[in-house]
Amino acid sequence: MRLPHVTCASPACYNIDQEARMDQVHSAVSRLVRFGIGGPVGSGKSHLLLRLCQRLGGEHSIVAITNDIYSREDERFLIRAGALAAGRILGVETGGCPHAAIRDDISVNADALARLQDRFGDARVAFIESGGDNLAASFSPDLVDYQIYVIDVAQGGDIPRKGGLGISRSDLLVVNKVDLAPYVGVDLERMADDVRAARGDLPFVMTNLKDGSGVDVDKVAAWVVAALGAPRRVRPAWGAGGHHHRRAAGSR
Ligand SMILES: Nc1nc2c(ncn2[C@@H]2O[C@H](COP(=O)(O)OP(=O)(O)O)[C@@H](O)[C@H]2O)c(=O)[nH]1
Ligand SMILES: [Mg+2]
Repeated sequence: MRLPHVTCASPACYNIDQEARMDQVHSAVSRLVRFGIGGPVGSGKSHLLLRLCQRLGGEHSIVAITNDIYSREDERFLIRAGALAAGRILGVETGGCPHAAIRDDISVNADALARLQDRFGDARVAFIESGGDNLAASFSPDLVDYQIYVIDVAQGGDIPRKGGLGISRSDLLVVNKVDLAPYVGVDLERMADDVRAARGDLPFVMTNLKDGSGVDVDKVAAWVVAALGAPRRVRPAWGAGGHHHRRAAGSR
């Protein structure tokens, strides 16, 4: 199914049109629990997706979307690695700032989700890998139910102190490439303390996703399974308008 595009006659109608589009998105993909995977370029997002599919693909019907700016390289990587059957992975080329396609105008991702849901009626889990960012990206709550953010040790031990929504507010933070800590002079204990200071009680896991066989990766998979079993969240309202409240209470 292709979502009809809603055109905007004037700036004043933006919210109404956006509302209509979001309602289409919600009804098209309401059976999927959607996990956004964000983080800087090269931190290990695609490897996280691969490891989650390897661990959970046998028991759960999964579909995945990758966002690349100029290519569909991540889609190719995941298909080559056998993460999921080829039809279950859809690469989208955002052609611009990767933040926009997951946060501001999510239609290209919503469209891909709707197509995957159409192809695989039994699909229950969707992973959406963002294009790489610079610590500033976050997913629209209309696109995903949960946000996982991936940073890596080789970017510097101070990265948790640099903040940003992904580090401080994501539902799960993955600190990847712990195997590289000795080579880049990073003290993992100190880094973990900084993560705790930035996130309070929100969970994080330190991983080696390249190896991918460790209990750390099991922990991430267990967190995803727990999220699947949790009651659906009430979607946060976009504004104070009455229609927002109606939808939050009734449609999901
Ligand atoms: N040493 C090491 N390399 C990793 C790890 N995870 C990913 N990589 C490598 O880091 C590079 C980027 O990984 P990728 O998953 O493509 O990152 P993405 O750009 O965030 O999707 C690849 O060359 C991976 O092999 C890890 O835990 N340890
Ligand atoms: Mg990637």
